[in-house]
Amino acid sequence: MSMFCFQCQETVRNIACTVRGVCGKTEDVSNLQDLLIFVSKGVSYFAHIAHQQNISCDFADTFVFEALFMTITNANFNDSKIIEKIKEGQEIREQVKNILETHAINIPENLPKEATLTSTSDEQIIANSLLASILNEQDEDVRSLKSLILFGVKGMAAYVEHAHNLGKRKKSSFAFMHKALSETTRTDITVDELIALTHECGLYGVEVMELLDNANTSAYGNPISTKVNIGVKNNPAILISGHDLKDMEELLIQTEGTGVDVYTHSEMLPAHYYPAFKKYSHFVGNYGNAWWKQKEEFETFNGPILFTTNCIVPPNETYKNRVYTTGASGFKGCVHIPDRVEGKAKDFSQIIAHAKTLPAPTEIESGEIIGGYAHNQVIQLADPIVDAVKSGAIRKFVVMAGCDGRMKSREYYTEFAKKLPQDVVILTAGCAKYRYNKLELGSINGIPRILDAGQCNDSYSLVVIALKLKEIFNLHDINELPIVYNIAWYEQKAVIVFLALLSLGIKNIHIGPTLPAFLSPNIRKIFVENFGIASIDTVDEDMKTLIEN
Ligand code: SF4
Ligand code: SF3
Repeated sequence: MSMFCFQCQETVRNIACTVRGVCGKTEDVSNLQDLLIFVSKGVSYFAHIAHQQNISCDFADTFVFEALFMTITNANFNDSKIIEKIKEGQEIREQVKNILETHAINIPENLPKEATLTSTSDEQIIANSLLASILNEQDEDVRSLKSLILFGVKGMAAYVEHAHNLGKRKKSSFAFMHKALSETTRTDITVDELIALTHECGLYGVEVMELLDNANTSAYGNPISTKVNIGVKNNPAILISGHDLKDMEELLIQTEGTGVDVYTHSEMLPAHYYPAFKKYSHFVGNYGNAWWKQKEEFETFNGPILFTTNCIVPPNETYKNRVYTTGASGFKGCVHIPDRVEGKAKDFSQIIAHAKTLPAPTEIESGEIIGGYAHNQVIQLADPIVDAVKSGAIRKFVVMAGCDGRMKSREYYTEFAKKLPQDVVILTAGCAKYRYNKLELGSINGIPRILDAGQCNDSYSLVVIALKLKEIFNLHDINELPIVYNIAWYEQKAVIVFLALLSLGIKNIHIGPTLPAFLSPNIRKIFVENFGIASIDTVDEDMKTLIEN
């Protein structure tokens, strides 16, 4: 075995990738990412003490969310960038430790190895990267829970970074992230302690999604119901993918009046729903589908593609020179657009100049899709929705949020959506929607049968909507609502969304297409028995369990 990674849904045989990632991650990158996590835990070990003592260490907070985000599935495949970050992490760890010493804070004598490992050269970093595997944790259940917490915190890191880019930070979220990472360095931690930490992770998941919702809506307004063009125009264009709305804004400003159009891809689609972006006439539509179809769709897009975050599929040579990355994303051989300096915008001039030299996109489909049903828009529609529920015109809502992926078994979600009775409404968020968002499912009393709240982080909106309905119907328990959950997961942001839903007391969530490989049999049993978690079955069986019951 030359690597070990089981963080995403597509892991080999639903056990682990041990030679090369299905995602394309090489063993070197995988092991370096393990070491970056290891070093980040060391930073968090001291930063946790600093937060407990109310000593500020903003730079360590920033380092940890940036480092974790780089290790999310399909975000960063560039070994040199990961090595740079490992070196930075070691320096930051020592700086936090020094700050504690200057404040005369007692530092425990028996430090975990995460807090001491130092590699000075690239060669040493590569050698040490083989020591940082989660497999060093012998107990299967402890390993499982430590992984679950780490992956949840990785998801939080992504959302925290987007909020930070919009000037919003929350100390309590950082304090929790450091605590969680620091706790996972303990060799004496029990399963019960880890389960409690998992629950806490979910609660902070809600907090960071709320923070990001607030950052996005205060900067760009509340999403509104919007029809998005999926055809093309005749101008050269840039395709922007990922989740970062600040990058979206700066790209729109810098492309305005240049003759270059901008299209969204995959998780960037919801940018069209924000009022602030509607004023740009060159912001013309969405091109393509979920992330995993990019190899075909980037060929025909013809213009450059900007990744602001995951999900990158290692590009074909035929279009690799058109792929640009920024922020936490990276791919060796692709141009990386540097971070903002001193409050200035990122410089997108190179990608814009490149776009001007290339032909307009080739049309692959036409028409429109509709979305923009985040909490504010849905709450404005509360009266007709409540009337439709009371009259029986809407029997149930099914939350089908989460991620898409390339496995054939995900055709389940298209079939499930198609077979839903006419009186059931889908609530969605995340790239999972591409499995059914182009189906003609019609509407109920003017309410579309697919209500798309936005990106995976906008699952927060679905929670706000559920809580609002609970209040309107005067219910004691969120599980009494006519809402069922059939969630598709792929990467670690879906893990934090899942933990957030559990922390709110939501039960009987179906997860697919498979349950996470990192849940050991015992831990899986705990989730099944305590929360009614189930994996998907056949469409017909799940229709009976979730809808007909
Ligand atoms: Fe395998 Fe997923 Fe890890 Fe990639 S991220 S190496 S596909 S488990
Ligand atoms: Fe999709 Fe990668 Fe998760 Fe943000 S873009 S939901 S998979």
